[in-house]
Amino acid sequence: MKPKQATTLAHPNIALSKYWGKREYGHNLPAVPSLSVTLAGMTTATTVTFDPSLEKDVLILGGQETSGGPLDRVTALLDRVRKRSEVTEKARVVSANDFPTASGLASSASAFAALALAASTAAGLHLSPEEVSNLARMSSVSAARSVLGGFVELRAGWPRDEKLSAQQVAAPEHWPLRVIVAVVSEGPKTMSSTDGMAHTARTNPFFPAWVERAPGIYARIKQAVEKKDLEALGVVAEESALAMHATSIAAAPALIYWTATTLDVLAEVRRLRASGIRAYATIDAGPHVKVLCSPDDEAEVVKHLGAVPGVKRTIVARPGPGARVFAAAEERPGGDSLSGDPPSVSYATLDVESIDLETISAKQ
Ligand code: 2P0
Repeated sequence: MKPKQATTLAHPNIALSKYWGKREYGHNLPAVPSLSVTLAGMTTATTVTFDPSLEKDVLILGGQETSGGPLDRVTALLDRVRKRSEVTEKARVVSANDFPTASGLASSASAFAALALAASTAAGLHLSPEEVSNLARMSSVSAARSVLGGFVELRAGWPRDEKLSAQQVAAPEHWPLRVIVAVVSEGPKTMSSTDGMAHTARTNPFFPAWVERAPGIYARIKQAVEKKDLEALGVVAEESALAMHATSIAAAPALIYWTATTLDVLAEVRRLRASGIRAYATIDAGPHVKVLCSPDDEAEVVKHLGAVPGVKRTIVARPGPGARVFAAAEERPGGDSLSGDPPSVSYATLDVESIDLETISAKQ
């Protein structure tokens, strides 16, 4: 019998219009709409194997066996998959990123997008991209968006929502925007997004103003993406990011994800604009700054960001594909790719211990 196994790839996404805050009625529903771009250039690879010899789920993250909170979140997703399928076995989950984990580079987005697709595929569930997105969203809201490629939106949740999935606004080819990540620190951040937004909503009396303002920001961002208007997009994306951070800065006690280098990079982005280069910043729940620019300005922006003291390195990313199956133990007609493209590799049973992210990336 073939093992119940699948390996998937997924990318992080950067929210142009930020999600920050959940509805109070549970089900991990966002309080505000968001719109993001899924990024090629940073990759998570995940293999799920349901194995009758296991007594509990096992998580190997970046080569290290991991327990506690991360394993509990993985088990919660696996339990949802087991409930929907005939699979009862515990699973071994092997996952690796080629970028810093839990540091504000949206690793939970690519992690749960890759996991939702790998677990459902390994269990023999033939889910639509919307269903995979909904499954990922229940574990991490931003992960719902990484299931889809290109420019992706997720509306706010409402009380009766049992399902909520992200939708593609435009394919990756729609706009070859560049996102240059200025990596400011390699360590994990001090407070997770989940805890940070809960703390902010609980303690910042201005938080309802953010929830009221965010839909207008989102609508302007969607229009700018549709028109491929970099200046309009950049101005409102900065507004979204800074409004989001203003909510956490005004929480009690204040939650400040930035470092001095974060502010230095913001200043450099303003200097670039003053010199005529269209560059705009966005920041997630961490210290790194992501800079939007056109392909023509990529080299100049990389040079200037890399020269800011405290910037460890830069990563160049561009719109990329959604989560997809790299290999599954089960041969299926028509291919497994959620994007509709045939997979570029033949299905093979991988030795889960030998997964090498660089090899997988090279085969894409
Ligand atoms: C976003 N972030 O829209 C925003 C901007 C961080 C800042 O979505 O609690 O890890 O798992 O749903 O998805 C990060 O939040 O939070 C996030 P949960 P998630 O990308």
